[in-house]
Order: sequence, then structure tokens, then C-alpha cells
Amino acid sequence: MAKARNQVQEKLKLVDIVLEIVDARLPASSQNPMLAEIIEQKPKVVILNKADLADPKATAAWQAYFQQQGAASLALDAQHKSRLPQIDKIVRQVLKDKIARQYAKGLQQAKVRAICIGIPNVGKSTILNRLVQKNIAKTGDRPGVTKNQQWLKVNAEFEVLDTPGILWPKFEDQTVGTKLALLGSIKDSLYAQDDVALFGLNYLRQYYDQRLLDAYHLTSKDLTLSDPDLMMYLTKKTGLKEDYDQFSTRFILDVRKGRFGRLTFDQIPEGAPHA
Ligand SMILES: Nc1nc2c(ncn2[C@@H]2O[C@H](COP(=O)(O)OP(=O)(O)O)[C@@H](O)[C@H]2O)c(=O)[nH]1
Ligand SMILES: [Mg+2]
Repeated sequence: MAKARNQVQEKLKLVDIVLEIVDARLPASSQNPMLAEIIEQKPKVVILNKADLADPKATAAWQAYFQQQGAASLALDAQHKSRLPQIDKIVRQVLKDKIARQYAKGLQQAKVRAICIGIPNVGKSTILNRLVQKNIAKTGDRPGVTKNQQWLKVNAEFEVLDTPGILWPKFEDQTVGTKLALLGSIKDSLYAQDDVALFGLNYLRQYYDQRLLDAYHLTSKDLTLSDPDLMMYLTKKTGLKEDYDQFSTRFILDVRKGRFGRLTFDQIPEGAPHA
């Protein structure tokens, strides 16, 4: 933990702006609170990546929330190259004073430098690859130490550090871990499948009940069952007899593959200030 923190702190000294990459389906749970602490006054943009998988209404609400907290944000589907110019645009917007100062000094070109930071699996490598249009950035989750930092050129005035800053998720929070497991962002073996599935089922009935009803052809009366009873009922209804575990696995895959549509699993906190 301390090592990851030091590495990120060192890299922060080199840049003008932080691109904090989060999973749009988990805008809070895929943040790391340590970043807010170590970033201090440095400008940042929160990139809600994988927005193609998240509930668009929730994404809009989260963006409004981040704006209220004073952070610029961008909803992104990094798999589509065409969306990448949006990053350049928002970085220029946030750093417009710095850029203006460089021109005022008589420089021909302004230069801004950025780093991507986030927990594993949020799409840091994909974004880096896209930003430079070539597969220079390596994919994989190793918390890499690079002695000689390399700058990848996005364009003449915008460079990004070739290795992302990797922070670990908030594992100590059980719900956060369960949510990350549900979306496949951490190893499946860390959490019991049936607990993860029960959590997902409970969340869907709370926030997306109609989608649950439609997907399994349920009546609203079925939703009066307790979570475990509903899960057993669905297990049987799906033709899996009493194989609760197999249903759990299947349900989790269905969530990830979009059977219930685009979902967001974090609700905006009420009142509480947030970095
Ligand atoms: N649907 C979707 N998948 C994405 C997006 N960005 C990245 N991914 C996928 O998410 C997985 C993790 O991406 P990666 O860039 O390796 O994440 P990193 O660990 O943060 O570097 C890969 O399978 C990517 O193809 C996105 O915007 N939408
Ligand atoms: Mg990576």
C-alpha cells in the first residue's frame, strides 16, 4: 500500500493534471480515497470509463455530483476511438489558465502533461493505447515501476505518462469488494459467488425491479420473497433444480453481459461531502 502510494506520489510531481479513471458502473467504489489525499491541489478530471455499460441516467447524475464537488468529469467508452478527442478537449478546458500563461510568456506551443490513475481493470491501458492511437502502452495489471519515464505524445501540446498510476481498491469495505467482484473487476475467487449473486439480486430488486421482472418473467408478487428464497425460486425456474451455486454463477455473468441492461451499482451519497 505504502509502496503504491509512493510511486503515485513520485509520478504526480511530473504532471499538470490527473486523469482519474473510474468504472462508470461504480463511480464511487472504483475510486481510491488515497488519491484525493495525495493529489492535493493538482487539477483532475474524473473519467467515467465503460460508460457504455453503465446506466446513462446514473452517469449523468454522477457527473452533476462530481461537478458540484468541483471536479470536471467525462463519460467515456474507451473502446471507441472517436470519443478520445473529448479527453484532449476537457484537459485544455481545465488547464486553460496554465495554457494561456504559457502563450503569454511568448511560447510557440503550450505543453501539458497528464497521468492516468486508477484501480486495476477500469481501462487505464485501453485509454493510453487509444490516446496515442498505437499499441505502445502495455495491458496487464502489474503495479509497474518504470525508472525512465516515457512520455506518449497525444498531440503537439499534450503528453501523457506511458505507465498509469495503479492504486488498489478499498478492499476493507466489504460492499465495495462485493460490487467489484460482481462486475468482474477483482478475482472471482476472493468472494463467495452466492454472496455476490445475492447482493446483485438485492440491488436489482431495489433499483431495477422492472428489469428483473422482465428478464425472468416474474410477477410483482414474486418480489415479496426474501432474497435467498427468490434466488432458489429463480434457480428452479431456470431449470437448474436446486443448484444454487450454478445459478449464482450464471446470474453474475448475466449482469456483466448486460442481460439486465446498462446498470450502475453506486448511488450518489446523500449530503456527505466527497473528494
Ligand atoms: N465495455 C467497455 N470495456 C472496456 C472499456 N475500456 C476498457 N474496457 C475493457 O476492460 C478491461 C480492462 O481494461 P484495461 O485497459 O486492461 O484496464 P486497466 O487494468 O485499468 O489497464 C479490458 O477487457 C478492456 O477491453 C470501455 O470503455 N467499455
Ligand atoms: Mg493496465
